[in-house]
Amino acid sequence: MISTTTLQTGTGPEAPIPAEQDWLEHLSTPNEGATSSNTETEQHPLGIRPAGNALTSQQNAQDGMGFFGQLPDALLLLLLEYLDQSALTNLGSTCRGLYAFSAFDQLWRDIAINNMSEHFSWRGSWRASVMRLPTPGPAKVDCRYLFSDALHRPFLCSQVSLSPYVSVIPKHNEIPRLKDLSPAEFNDAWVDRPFILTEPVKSWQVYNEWNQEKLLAKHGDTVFRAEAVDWPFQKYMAYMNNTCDESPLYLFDRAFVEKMNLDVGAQGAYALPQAFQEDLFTLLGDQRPDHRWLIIGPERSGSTFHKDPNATSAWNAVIRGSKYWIMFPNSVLPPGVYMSEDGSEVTSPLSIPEWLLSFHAEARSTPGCLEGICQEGEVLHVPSGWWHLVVNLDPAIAITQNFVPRAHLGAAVRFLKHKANQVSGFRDTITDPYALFMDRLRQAHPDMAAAFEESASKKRKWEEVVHDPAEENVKGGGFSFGFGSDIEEEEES
Ligand SMILES: O=C(O)CCC(=O)C(=O)O
Ligand SMILES: [Fe+2]
Repeated sequence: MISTTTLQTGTGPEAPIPAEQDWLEHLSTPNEGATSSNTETEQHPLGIRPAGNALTSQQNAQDGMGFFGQLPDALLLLLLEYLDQSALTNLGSTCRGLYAFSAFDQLWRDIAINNMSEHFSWRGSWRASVMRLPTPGPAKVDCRYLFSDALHRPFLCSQVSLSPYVSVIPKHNEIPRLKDLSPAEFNDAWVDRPFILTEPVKSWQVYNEWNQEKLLAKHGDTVFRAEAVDWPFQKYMAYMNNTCDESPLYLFDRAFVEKMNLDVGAQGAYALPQAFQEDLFTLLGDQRPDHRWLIIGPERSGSTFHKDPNATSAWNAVIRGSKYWIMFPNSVLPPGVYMSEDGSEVTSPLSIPEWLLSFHAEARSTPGCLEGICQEGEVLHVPSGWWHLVVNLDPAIAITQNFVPRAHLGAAVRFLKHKANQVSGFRDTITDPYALFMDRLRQAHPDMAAAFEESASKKRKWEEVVHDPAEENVKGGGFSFGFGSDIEEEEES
């Protein structure tokens, strides 16, 4: 913990001002000297400007920050992450610049989440909620001479309009849209391709009944998981409908069926679309890994680039709202995404808006890119191994489910066998998911199990030379047990 009593501030023209009121000013005065980059969007509530503006300014609030003013702004924020509520507040009362840094809401989000209690109530910002302030915004301190990308960029990202990114999708990038598919049509031609089905969800009970108000009335006290917090739905709804977070907390609950007492099936709350009914992980019964989630989030919430767990495929049905999807086949690493050699670590810019601002244009012109908007009442197919980034264009409610069609059985089994350290979603009591699954497969489908084991033990020199495992998910073609990639098998033997 950093002690604020040893601070040496006030070496510059903006010496620290002891009482906060002395330097509270109204920011309604025109922001002279602002460049076009911050007049195009709404002004930062404290007037903070991007770092480049310092080059033409006679004044700089960092001069008043003493030692702290000499640190790169990103490093300073990193240090501030070690402060608790009172240290951060004290530091913020020393000068304008440090007030701006100390009011950065992501610092308060960490404090709130690390100290979450049932008494926490949402007040429009994390800082206001932790400090129980009557209004969400920071005090009106004039920080127009503070030039900081680390503070300005998240604000810009939280304001950026999504529409230029999700509209005018080039024709050849469009995710195909179909009314519905039979299981045979799916297996024959679509199992490796993203697509949107426009019909099946429209008959679901949840589609015809669910909205925020009804969920609030029935499940206001039901506790759902939203990233690192477990909140009653009413608390999440208060947050979701009044947040400016750059990356809003996303409700993602794997136990919603049980918590909401839903009946899944033709006569129930929702039914699996017929195309996706075959799911070989059902052989695991209640020992299968987590496979279905309720997803709720405000506009701009979403999922950064990832592949779905355990080489499963997925469907994602939009009950309310709409989602923009951008997807790449297994063999194409999306621009701005970096992956460790074994695929266990994926790094990309932290927030979705940050990725959109920096990489969307390049992504759109990258071969293999597919994009589309899944509207209310539609369901999208994510084939095994495909990269995808998803952003909600309106407040959204969705249900997603992961499954293993027979064409991707090989990919899933190989994942369990060779990427044991990346396998996720199984209960801790299941120590060898591969052995468990093969056991079930041998009992239920001895032919499939034998085919896998045979292909695993054979040395296929030809395959070894020509087969690129990265291609396995973009190949079209019919049923092959999905055992195409034997390289990893041979490496192991
Ligand atoms: O709706 C979303 O945010 C996408 C969810 C997703 O990709 C997933 O559950 O794996
Ligand atoms: Fe996903």
